[in-house]
Amino acid sequence: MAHVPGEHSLAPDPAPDPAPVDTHCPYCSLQCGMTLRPVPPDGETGGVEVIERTAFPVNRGALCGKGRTAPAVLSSRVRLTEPLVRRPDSGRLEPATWEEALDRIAEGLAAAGRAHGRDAVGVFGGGGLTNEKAYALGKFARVVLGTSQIDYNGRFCMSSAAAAHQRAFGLDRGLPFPLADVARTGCVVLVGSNLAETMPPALRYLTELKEAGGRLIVVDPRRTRTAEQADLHLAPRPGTDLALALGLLHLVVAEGRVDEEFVERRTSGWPEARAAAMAHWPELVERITGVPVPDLRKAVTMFCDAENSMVLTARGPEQQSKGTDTVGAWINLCLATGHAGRPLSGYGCLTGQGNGQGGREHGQKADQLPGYRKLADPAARAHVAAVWGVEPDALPGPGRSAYELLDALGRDVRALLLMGSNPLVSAPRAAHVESRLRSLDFLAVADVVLSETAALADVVLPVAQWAEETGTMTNLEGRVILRRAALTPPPGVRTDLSVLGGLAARLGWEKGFPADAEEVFEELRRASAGGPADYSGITYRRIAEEDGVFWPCPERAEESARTGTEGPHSEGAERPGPHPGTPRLFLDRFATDDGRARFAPVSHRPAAEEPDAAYPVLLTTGRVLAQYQSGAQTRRVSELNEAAPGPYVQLHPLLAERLGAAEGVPIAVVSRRGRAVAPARISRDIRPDTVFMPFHWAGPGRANTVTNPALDPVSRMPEFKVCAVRLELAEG
Ligand SMILES: Nc1nc2c(c(=O)[nH]1)N[C@H]1C(S)=C(S)[C@@H](COP(=O)(O)OP(=O)(O)OC[C@H]3O[C@@H](n4cnc5c(=O)[nH]c(N)nc54)[C@H](O)[C@@H]3O)O[C@H]1N2
Ligand SMILES: Nc1nc2c(c(=O)[nH]1)N[C@H]1C(S)=C(S)[C@@H](COP(=O)(O)OP(=O)(O)OC[C@H]3O[C@@H](n4cnc5c(=O)[nH]c(N)nc54)[C@H](O)[C@@H]3O)O[C@H]1N2
Ligand code: SF4
Ligand SMILES: [Mo]
Repeated sequence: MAHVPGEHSLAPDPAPDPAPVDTHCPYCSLQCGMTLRPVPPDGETGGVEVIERTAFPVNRGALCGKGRTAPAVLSSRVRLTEPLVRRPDSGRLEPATWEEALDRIAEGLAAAGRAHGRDAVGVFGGGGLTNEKAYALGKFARVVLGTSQIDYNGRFCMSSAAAAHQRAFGLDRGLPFPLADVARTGCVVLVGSNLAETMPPALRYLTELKEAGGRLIVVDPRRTRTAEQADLHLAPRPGTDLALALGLLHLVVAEGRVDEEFVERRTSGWPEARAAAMAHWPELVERITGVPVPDLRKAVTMFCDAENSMVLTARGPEQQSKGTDTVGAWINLCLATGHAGRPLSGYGCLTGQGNGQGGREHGQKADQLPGYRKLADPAARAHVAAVWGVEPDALPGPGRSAYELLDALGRDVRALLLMGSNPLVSAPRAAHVESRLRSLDFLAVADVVLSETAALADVVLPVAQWAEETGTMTNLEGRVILRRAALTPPPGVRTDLSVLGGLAARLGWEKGFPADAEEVFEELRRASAGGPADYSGITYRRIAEEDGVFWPCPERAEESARTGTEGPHSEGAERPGPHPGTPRLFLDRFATDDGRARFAPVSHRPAAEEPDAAYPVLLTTGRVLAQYQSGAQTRRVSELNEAAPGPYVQLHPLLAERLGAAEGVPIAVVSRRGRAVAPARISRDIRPDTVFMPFHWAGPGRANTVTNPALDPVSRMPEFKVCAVRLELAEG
């Protein structure tokens, strides 16, 4: 029965237990702690009210507007409450029973496999899914469908940082230290992160840093709310962070500020990286980036004068067709100056989605098995196959990356199961992706709302949300936290885990896909045991008692020697007993075979598409405070819509004048892929050669109609942050 707004007495008892429940926000990688108190449901509250949870250490009670208003999406006014099936006669999505909907999906997936082979069936997941769901989805693809064609939206998110982490440190965890360490270092370089809008409660750590006398450098082509906080703001041309980092390293060498002892003792590959950096003269770097040489020198002085320094990157430098090398160059800077592998110093990536970290560790990525194991590694296949009760040879090999998978739809891949993403809005070259999705023989989408992508599907499954189900998430620090159910889902709604169980049963796997999250987690622990992201020592109970547990966390303390990367608890490693978890990585050694961090011998190269006479302006894209991602959830919250009602084109007055554009007039942003139209927002806070569009909306203002799907050769990350466009007045 649907909840009727305003008629509380008609609603079923909203919660099994009316006591407040400690849990976490459904959105970003900060995974802010919050407490939910069940209240009578109405249109806006959706059955729970958010109260502060000051005891959770990451956000200490603070929430942004998205987290505060998240219960609104639980309301039956905006969410899906019954399965939908497309009827051949009407061509429309119409209500159906769960039995019919699951039968249709099982048959749709199986039919494509029968006709075109197992790799004709694809699966697309999301970094917002819990660890349990990501694990079950990967297992479902490899075991039940037997397909190699699975990837997820995390490929669009932080795959370049992940690849650079692996290359340099032998292990990939977003932050190798707790976020709170940021407040206690000496200098932070924030590269392409607008965290004042993308993780507002984290801003307090930067404020505390400055209050304690630390310095903040922000690298962003725009003067953002975050850049306003900086002691030094460098505003490079989009796509030139690699040159910038190399120029800084050149100056570090030229000014004699290399930490020779650290380089000698803890790293390898310095001569090659040094030689590459020396080719990037400050004057050349100024020409490429537009950052004046005196500012480069100031940055080096701030970074090297501080006893401890950190570089933190986010999507700005990462979402480039050279994102992996770019992050590598920033890591080089940390290594050369000895700002790595010791307390309060180092490189970190601010992951993005709620489970951006865990989502890539447990097997929904095309090349990975649970525990951050590699699908191509025979020992990894044998371990995981044994946990799954199948032969190692039965597991498929690595598949296509996210954009390549979307591009193959309707051609090599004929049926798709999609869970936790809205690529019609969020994928690059979105009009093309839309036509690929439309050309599928069969599309099934599990979502909480009727997203733009779900609206194209043959079958749509309404699934439970964060406050209605239990599961673990791994935040940007590598802290595994527990989301607890505070409500029972509405009657027509099922969980993603039960969806996978229902499909598996129809496809011949009665066992192995339980609906109970803790049962899935217990299996995930075993599958991850001995892998790089070892969760075997983590239990629901421990998470609840300890405010989260940092991986790697093997079952027993003595097993930690393999990672050799203990934090403040390293003395505990000597004692038998439970492993304490690993808040800080790399203090004694890096996770490479020889324990040394590896420099990357990288050189600058241009963006895949540089401006020319026909397309003379650079477009970059990103986020605004009040909307989340493709907007599927936040566009359904009235308070957030009032704050950020639609797309816009941010441009400098000089560019506006040349175009003859006044504030608010519609501007067409045109690239080789397509055209997006949105009102002008004229501002001196952006470079005159660059325009910015947020990507949260579908329709004519969809930024991704314009973006370039050029991929990084290592991470397969698309170049969301740079492409060449021309501007036109859309009217008159
Ligand atoms: N409000 C809000 N918060 C979110 C999200 C959201 O959608 N909305 N999404 C979450 C997710 S999944 C993610 S990944 C994170 C992303 O968090 P951020 O990385 O902070 O977000 P973006 O706005 O994509 O990009 C950050 C900045 O990069 C700058 N930039 C653009 N091009 C370049 C460049 O070439 N070099 C450099 N150095 N900077 C450049 C942009 O101007 C922008 O200010 O946010 C998370 N939090
Ligand atoms: N131009 C441009 N494009 C970008 C970016 C950019 O900076 N610029 N950033 C990229 C990045 S970093 C990211 S992360 C992607 C994100 O883009 P998307 O992958 O589209 O992410 P969301 O909008 O979060 O989509 C999640 C969908 O899953 C649904 N959902 C939420 N929770 C659950 C759940 O538990 N189960 C199920 N089944 N569904 C759920 C939501 O309602 C929503 O429809 O966008 C990328 N696209
Ligand atoms: S910062 Fe992120 S996790 Fe915290 S309340 Fe906002 S969206 Fe939620
Ligand atoms: Mo992301």
